[in-house]
Amino acid sequence: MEQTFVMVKPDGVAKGIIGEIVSRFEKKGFTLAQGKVMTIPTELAERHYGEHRERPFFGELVEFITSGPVFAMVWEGADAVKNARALIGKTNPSEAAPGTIRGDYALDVASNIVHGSDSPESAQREIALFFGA
Ligand code: RTP
Ligand code: MG
Repeated sequence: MEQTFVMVKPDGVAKGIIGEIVSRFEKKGFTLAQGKVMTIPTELAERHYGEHRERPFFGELVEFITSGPVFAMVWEGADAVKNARALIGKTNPSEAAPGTIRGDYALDVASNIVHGSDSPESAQREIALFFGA
């Protein structure tokens, strides 16, 4: 069974929709393997989003993701990475279809409610970063 890393970002936690997001993954048929509330240290945020280090929005992205508590999770299921991103929707909520999490709960690309790993390799890297020993 594949695993993926999913995180309710600080805007999703502040909005009070952790339960709604968890519920969507449960109803889809995923199994929750791990979950915890945490505030991400800057160094971890910079490693997590390391692929975006040279992008103009990197500073803003790190500031945002460390701005308050997140809910980090590991979900298991068939094609978990791909199926989780389908539930989450496109990066820019303006382009995300209604019925997806970003399509239903976000308007702004900088605060788009939830993160999901973009490949099985990223998932293993991110699970190790957030839940490794
Ligand atoms: P995430 O990693 O957070 O799950 O999002 P994603 O895969 O859908 O998108 P990614 O390309 O990895 O971008 C990471 C986060 O950076 C912010 N972003 N801002 N201002 C911009 O043009 C821009 N582009 C991306 C978003 O918050 C995105 O989730
Ligand atoms: Mg990404």
